[in-house]
Formats: sequence, structure tokens, C-alpha cells
Amino acid sequence: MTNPVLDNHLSADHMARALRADVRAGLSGPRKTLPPKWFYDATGSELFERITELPEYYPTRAEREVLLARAPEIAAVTGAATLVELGSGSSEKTRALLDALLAGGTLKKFVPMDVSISALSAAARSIVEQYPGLLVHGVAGDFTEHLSLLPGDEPRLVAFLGGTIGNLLPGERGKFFGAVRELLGPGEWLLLGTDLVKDRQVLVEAYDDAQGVTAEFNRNVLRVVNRELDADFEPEAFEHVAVWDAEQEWIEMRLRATRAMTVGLPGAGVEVRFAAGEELRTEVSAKFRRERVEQELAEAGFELAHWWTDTEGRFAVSLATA
Ligand code: AVJ
Repeated sequence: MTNPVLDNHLSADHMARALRADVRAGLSGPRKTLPPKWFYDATGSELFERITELPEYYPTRAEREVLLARAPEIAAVTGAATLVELGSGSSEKTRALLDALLAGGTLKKFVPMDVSISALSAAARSIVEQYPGLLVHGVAGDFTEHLSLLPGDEPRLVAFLGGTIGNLLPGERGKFFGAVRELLGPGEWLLLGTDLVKDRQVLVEAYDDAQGVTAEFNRNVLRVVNRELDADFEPEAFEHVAVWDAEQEWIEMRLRATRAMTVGLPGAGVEVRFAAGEELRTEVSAKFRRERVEQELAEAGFELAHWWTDTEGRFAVSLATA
């Protein structure tokens, strides 16, 4: 059997430097933050897979419903020769797209990209096994940095699913859409998954499940920092917090220090003090309305061709053309 090709743009050294820079920038000011991409070591990726199966976490199921219903239409409209999947994770939902694009006879290559090397190589291997004849070229990289390095013939369909776009702050989102638009020519496509604004309680419970899996996922970022920067965070001394910011229309995940403490991060050359009750923001997960998606895409030079939601109207998949 052929093995998938894997490019790695995330050298251990690159990762360590990037994390060090993020830690220095995010933990030194008065409002502490860490970017959510650091959740996803092998343990974090597994915890996220468990989240997608929780009764409270509807986005994965809602998006899957849309993709299963619309994949044949997506294949017919795009006629894609290359499917690029950004932030692919386990590539589980992608199978609906692969099936439809292969049935349509246009697809030659699948290019999954993810920051989690473990999730990427497992996904690439299982896709190669399941789809003999399909070229699989995985790219370990950061979709905010390594977009220009994506291989594949035109026309390309770039899928950015799961609602991961919500992890970017509004300014970062604009930059990201601009970079994808730059990559694509006329007749090429962006498929975007966005979680939608809804009842506050439904949103908060999706990020604060009864079993505490999301809490463990959240605390995992401290374990990653401990390992990579030789730090001495005590994950158990932090409480998981999920709040809905109605003004920004995003969920924030935070870790709240249960007591005052000083944390050493020798690998970053810093020491960080937490007051009792002080919070560290670990993730923003923005929720959208159609007008906002359409407008932000238009500002980047995309035209929205299709907007599909699940039957309950919880999650949207947009198909836009360059
Ligand atoms: C993988 C970014 C789409 O924001 O819903 C799940 C990550 N965080 N539970 C999301 C996540 C907490 C997830 N994304």
C-alpha cells in the first residue's frame, strides 16, 4: 500500500519558539491569554475527539448533517481536483466530501493540514487505506502561517470546517480570509463551517459539559506548557470557566486560579504570578450570523454562492468562490 506524503513545517524548534513567544506575550500583561492552538498535542486531540461525541457538543453533529446532505451538490458545483482541508484533525467529516468528489470523478488529491502531527498522520494513513488511488499529501502546519505552501492542482476546494474560524479574533479572521483568497484563483472555492449565534444556555453547556471532558481539554494546555517549557503549572489548581460574551458574540474559555500562586516557566525565561481568582483566557470561539459571514467573505474578495444549515439552524456551511 502507498503511504501518504507528509510535509512538516512545524519543526520541534519552530514549535518551541512559537510557544515561547506566545507565552511571553500572553502571560506577561495584566489580561492573561494563550492561543487555542496549543491545546492540540496527542492528548488534547484525543480529548477534542471525545468532546465531539458529548451530548452537549452539537456543532460536529450539526455540521455532519449538512455535509452529508450537501456533499453531492458541493462536488457538482466545484468539480474540485484537489480538496484541501485546513485544521483537518481526524478528517472524519471529510469522508462525505471525498466520497462525493470521487463519485463525481474530478478529485485527484487530498491535502489535509493540521497543527497536530499525531492527528494528521493518523488521519492521512486511514484516508489512504480507505481510498486507494487517491493521492494524500498531508501538511503539518499552522494555517495562519503556511497557506502558501499547499500543494495540488486546480480547481481547488479549501475546506475550513468545524467552526475553527471562530478561534480567530475579528482582525485575524480578516487576514486569514485575505490569505486564502490570495491563494485561490477564479473558479476555486472555499467551504467554511461556522457555528451560529443561539440561546446562551445551549452555547455555554456545549463548552462546559457535565462529564468535565471540556474542562480536562482546557487544563491540557497547561500540561503542554509544562512539558514544552519545563513549567510548573498545577493544572488541578485551575478551574474551567466557559462564558458567553453577548456583545462580541463569542464563547470564552478560561482557566481560573483557585488560589494565589507563582508559576515558573524556565523554558520561556519568565515567572508568572496569579492572584486568587485570576483568569487566563485560553480560547475564543466566535458564533456567527449569515450577514457577518457574507460581509467578511465579501471584504476578502469572496462571493457567497451557497449557505446551508442543519435542520435546527444551529450550524452553517458556506460555499464561496474566489
Ligand atoms: C475545534 C475550535 C471548533 O471552538 O468549538 C471545543 C474547540 N473548544 N470545545 C470549538 C473546542 C472547546 C472547537 N473548535
